[in-house]
Amino acid sequence: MNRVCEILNIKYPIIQGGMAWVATSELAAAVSNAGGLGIIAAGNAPAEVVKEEIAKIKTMTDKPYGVNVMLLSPFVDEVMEVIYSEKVPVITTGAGNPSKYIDKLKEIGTKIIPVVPSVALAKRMEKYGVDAIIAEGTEAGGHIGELTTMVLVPQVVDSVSIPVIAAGGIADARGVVASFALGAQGVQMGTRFVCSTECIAHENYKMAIVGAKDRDAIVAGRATGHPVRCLKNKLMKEMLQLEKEGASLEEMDKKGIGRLRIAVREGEVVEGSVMSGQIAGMVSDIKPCEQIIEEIIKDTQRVIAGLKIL
Ligand code: FMN
Repeated sequence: MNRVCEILNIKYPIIQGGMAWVATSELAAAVSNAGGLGIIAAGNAPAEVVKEEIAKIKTMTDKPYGVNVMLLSPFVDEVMEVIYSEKVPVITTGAGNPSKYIDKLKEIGTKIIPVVPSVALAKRMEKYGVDAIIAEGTEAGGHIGELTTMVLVPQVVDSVSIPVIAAGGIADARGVVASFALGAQGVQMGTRFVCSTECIAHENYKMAIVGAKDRDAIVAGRATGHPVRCLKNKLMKEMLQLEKEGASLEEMDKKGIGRLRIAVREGEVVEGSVMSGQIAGMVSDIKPCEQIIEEIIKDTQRVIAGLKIL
């Protein structure tokens, strides 16, 4: 049996990425019900909000689900208390060091899967005793590292003995087969699941992804060391201009504050931050999570059968 499915107690090794403002209990429940692992994103939300989302998902699915914890959130300690008390089956973590929470999480049986952009961080996380690693390439939407999925995944696979889940640039069976060829035992997808029927993101947000072409997801913030990938729009042009003028991280952050929320929740895709991966160019429809997952699973056999290398 696939190790990721075994560890997480799920049918298919397909994980829906935690996405601030986007990945609510509605999306997570739909993915979990379809046999993958749905994830609620805690982002910078206060603990009460995370608790409500967990209460909601428990009414929508009896399958395993996860919570994505932003370790730099001002509410992280309170959010972790909720995770403990609700015995959340899985957490994925971004931006920071989860080590101080690991003993307690293990005690209650929560699986811990950090998202990493480098071999060094993957190795450090394995030492802390995490259950698996998500290796996320720079193709991904949102906050990113530098290495591509193609380059990062096999190097992480070679460096750790826990299962590796590939993320960044995956939206169909070809991406899944490629990830497994690189040594991954699971995939995490973000952008593809934004364009699902169950995702609560505003229609304008979904349509911006559907309408995007191969080079439309660009990066701002490289100069400050905090790069973010979003679809090209007025806000991104202004961000890049600020960066060119040598703006500090604080200035860039100030400009970006609240922009993801207005894009996702209000459909403000001109002034808002339309976080999306490069794979947006290939996402051309909005469909139920079950269909997204079933089509991928069905197609993998065809893709594998079509491989003629010699
Ligand atoms: N990753 C996190 O760990 N925490 C987040 O809050 C988060 N927010 C995101 C918001 C959006 C709108 C998107 C598109 C991605 C976000 N990500 C976040 C990254 C995803 O969890 C996932 O790893 C990534 O989207 C995978 O790449 P893909 O978009 O090419 O599928």
